[in-house]
Amino acid sequence: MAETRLHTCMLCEAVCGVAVTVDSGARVLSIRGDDRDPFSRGHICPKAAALGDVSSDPDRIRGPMRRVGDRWEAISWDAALEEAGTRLAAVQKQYGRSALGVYIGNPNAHSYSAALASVFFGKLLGTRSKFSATSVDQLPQMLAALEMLGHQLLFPIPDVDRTDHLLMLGANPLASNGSLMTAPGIKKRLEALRARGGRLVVIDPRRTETAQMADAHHFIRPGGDAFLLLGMLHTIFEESLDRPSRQVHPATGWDELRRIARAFPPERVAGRTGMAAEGIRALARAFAEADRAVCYGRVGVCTQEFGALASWLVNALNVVTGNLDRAGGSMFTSPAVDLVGLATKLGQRGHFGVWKSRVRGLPEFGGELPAAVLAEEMETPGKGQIRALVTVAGNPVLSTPNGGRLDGALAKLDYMVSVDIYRNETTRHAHLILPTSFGLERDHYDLALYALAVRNAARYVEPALPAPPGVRSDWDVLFDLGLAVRRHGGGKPGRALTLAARGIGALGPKRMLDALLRIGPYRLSLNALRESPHGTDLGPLEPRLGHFLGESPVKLAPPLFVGDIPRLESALASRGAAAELVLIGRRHLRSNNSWMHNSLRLVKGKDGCTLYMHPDDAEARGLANGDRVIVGSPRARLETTVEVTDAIAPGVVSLPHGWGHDRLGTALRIARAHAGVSINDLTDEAKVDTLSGTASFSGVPITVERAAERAPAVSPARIRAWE
Ligand SMILES: Nc1nc2c(c(=O)[nH]1)N[C@H]1C(S)=C(S)[C@@H](COP(=O)(O)OP(=O)(O)OC[C@H]3O[C@@H](n4cnc5c(=O)[nH]c(N)nc54)[C@H](O)[C@@H]3O)O[C@H]1N2
Ligand SMILES: Nc1nc2c(c(=O)[nH]1)N[C@H]1C(S)=C(S)[C@@H](COP(=O)(O)OP(=O)(O)OC[C@H]3O[C@@H](n4cnc5c(=O)[nH]c(N)nc54)[C@H](O)[C@@H]3O)O[C@H]1N2
Ligand code: SF4
Ligand SMILES: [Mo]
Repeated sequence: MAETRLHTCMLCEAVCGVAVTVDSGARVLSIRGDDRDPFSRGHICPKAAALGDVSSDPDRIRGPMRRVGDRWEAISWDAALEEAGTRLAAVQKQYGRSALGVYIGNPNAHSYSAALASVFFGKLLGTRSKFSATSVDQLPQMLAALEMLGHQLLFPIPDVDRTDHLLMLGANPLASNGSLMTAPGIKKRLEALRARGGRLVVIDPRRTETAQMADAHHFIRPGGDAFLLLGMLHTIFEESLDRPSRQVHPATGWDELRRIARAFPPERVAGRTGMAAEGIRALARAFAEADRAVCYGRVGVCTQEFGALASWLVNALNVVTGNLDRAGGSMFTSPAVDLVGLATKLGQRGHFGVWKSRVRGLPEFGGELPAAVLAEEMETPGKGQIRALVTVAGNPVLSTPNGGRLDGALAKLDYMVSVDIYRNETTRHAHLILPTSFGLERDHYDLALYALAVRNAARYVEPALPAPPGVRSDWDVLFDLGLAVRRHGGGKPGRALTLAARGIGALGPKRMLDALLRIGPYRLSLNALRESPHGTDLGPLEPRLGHFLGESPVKLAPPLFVGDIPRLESALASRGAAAELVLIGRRHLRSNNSWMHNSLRLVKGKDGCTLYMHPDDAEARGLANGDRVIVGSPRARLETTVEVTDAIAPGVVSLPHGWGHDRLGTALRIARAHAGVSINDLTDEAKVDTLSGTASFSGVPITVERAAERAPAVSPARIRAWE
C-alpha cells in the first residue's frame, strides 16, 4: 500500500517541504511539494524528484569499499575503521598532525547531524590543514560579517518579502533558488515585489533568468562590483543621499568610508565596470531614494578578484542608506536554533589571518585554509606537507580552482579516506570510501538554512525512506572515524576531548538538536516541532542587531578592507592589455554542483554543459551555434560546444561548474554518458582574492578557437593522474 511521508528537500538552500509517496517496498512513487508547509507553500523544483533517484541509484556506494590498486572490494565497517584509524594516525605520528588534511564539502551543511558532528571530527583529528567549500563560495561574506558586525556567521539577509527595491549583484536565484537567503519559491516572492510596485535591479555579466524578470538589468565586467559599489557610494555621499539618521543601530567609520568613496567617482570606475557613469549615478539615486531598499550580492560577487571588498561594500551600501536591520532592508534571522547567538554568548566570533598557509602564505579563516592552496600543500615537500586526506561530502577535483592539479596530487597521497555516497572524480583516489545514509533516509531539521531564512520558520521531519543496510549515519561515521584516529594515537592523547566526543557521539544528534531547540529563542523542542509536521511559521524578521552587538557600533570602514583599497587602485591604474575573452560560471535549475548528474531525469535532453558566447564574439571567430570549440587557459584545453546567445555580455563566455565526468576510475554511469567538461580544469589556483584567499573564478582569461576535426582536448593533468 502506498503511503505519503513528509520530508524537507536538502539539495539547495530553499528548504522546500516535500510529500514523498512510497510503496510497500519503500520505493519512491512520487515527490511533490507540501502545500501545507507555511514557508515553502508547495514550491519545489525539478531536482526534488531526483532525491529518490540518488537513494535508489545502482551506482551509489552501499557499504565501505577499499581500493587495492585500481580494483575496489567490499570491506566490513570494523575493518575499514581499523584500517583508517591505523593509517591516518601513522601519518600524523610520523609527520605531525597537520600532515593529515580534511576537506569538508557543501552537502555537509545540509545535514544537521553532519554539521554538528564535523565540529567534533575536526577537533578529534587535531590538524590545522582544514579546508572546505567555504573558500570557493561565501567566505568574503563571512569576512565582511566578522569585520563589520563582529561574528563570521552573522549574515545580513535581504528582506525580499517587504522591500521596495532589491539590487542584486552576482546571484541568479531563479536557477539557484536563492543562497544566503533561504527563500523557497523565490520567483513568486520576486513577482510579489514587483506587483506591489517595487523594483528588482540585476547586475550580472549575463542576462540571467532572474535578470529577465527584473525591471532593469545591467551587464557588468566580471570582477567589477567593488568599483561599481564605490562609484555608487561616491554618488550617494556627493549628493548627500546618505541617511545616517535613519540607520537605527549606530555605525562608525562614516567619514572614513566617505573619504574612500571620494576617490572613485563614477567616471573613474565606468571603464572597469563596463557601465556608463550616468548609469551608475542613476542606480545610486534610485537605491538611496527608495523607501525600503536592500542590496544583495552572492556567489558572483564573492568568487572574484575583489570578493572581500565587494562583500564589504554591499553591506556598507545598506548601512549608508539606513537599510541595515530595518524591515524591507537587510535583516537578521531569528532561528529556532540560534547558533550565532549561542556562540556570541560564549565569546566565539571567528577569526581571520591568525596563521598563514605554509607554501603561499594565504590566511586562515575560522580555522580553515583556502581550498586554492590544497594541491600545493600536498605537493610541496617539507615540514607540514599534507600526506593524507579525508574528504567529507566534497568533490574538490571538480569544485576547486585548477582541479586538474589537485587530481594529480590526490593520486600521490600516502592515504586517503572519503566519506561519500559516490565514487566520483575525487573519491576514486581514496583508499577507503565510507558511505553514509542520504537525504530522505535521514531525519532533518535545517540547522544552517533556517538561520538564513527570509522569514523565521522551523520544520522537523523523520526519515521518509530506510537507509541501505550497509551504510551508516554521517554522525556515526564522523565520530567513529575521528575516535579511531585518536585511538591509534595521532599526536597527544587529548583524553578530555576523546571522552567528551565519546559521550556526545553516543548521545546522538537528536538529543543534541532537542537541547539546542530548548535553549533557542522560541524555547521549542523536537516534540513541539513534531506537533506541526508541515512546519511552523515563526513570523517575519525583526530588527535584532542589538541582540548581537549590544551597544557596539557597526563598523563601516574596518581597517582590513581599507587596507586593501590600494589593490583596487592599482588595478584601475594598470591598463594592461585586456583579455580577449573572460570566463564566468553559471548554475542551472536541473543541476546541483557536481553530484546530481547521475540522475537521468535531470541530465536527459539538452546538453547542460555548453559555452555561452555573444554573437559578436562568435562572428569574430567564425563560429556558429553548435560548433565544437577548444577553450584554452594556461591550465588546460578542453573541447566543448558553443551556444551563441546575446544573453551574455560581449567579451564574456560562460561554462557551468560541476561537469567533467569522463575521468577514469569513477563509477557514475549516467554522468559519464553526459560528461561535459570541468570549468575548474581551466580556472587558476593562483588567482585568488588575495585579501581573503577565496578562489577567483569570475573573469578567467581564456581563448576560444574552432576544434580541429579530431582535437586532443584532454587536460594534461587528467592523464598524469592515471599514468
Ligand atoms: N540549481 C542549482 N541550485 C543551486 C546550486 C546548483 O549548483 N544548482 N548550487 C547551490 C550553491 S552551492 C550555491 S553557493 C548557490 C549560489 O547561488 P547564486 O549566487 O544565485 O549562484 P549563481 O546562479 O551561480 O549566480 C551567480 C551569478 O553571478 C554572475 N556573475 C559571475 N561573475 C560575476 C561578477 O563578477 N559580478 C557580478 N555582478 N556577477 C557575476 C553569474 O553570471 C551568475 O548569474 O546556489 C545553490 N543552488
Ligand atoms: N568554477 C566554479 N567552481 C565552483 C563554483 C562556481 O560557481 N564556479 N561554486 C562553488 C560552490 S558555491 C560550492 S558550494 C562548491 C561545492 O564544492 P564541493 O562541496 O566540493 O562539491 P559538491 O559538488 O557539492 O560535491 C558534494 C559531494 O558530496 C557527496 N554527497 C552528496 N550528498 C551526500 C551526503 O548526504 N553524505 C555524504 N557523505 N556525501 C554526500 C557527493 O557525492 C559529492 O562527492 O563548488 C564551488 N566550485
Ligand atoms: S528549490 Fe532547492 S530545496 Fe526546493 S525542491 Fe528544488 S532543490 Fe529542493
Ligand atoms: Mo555553494
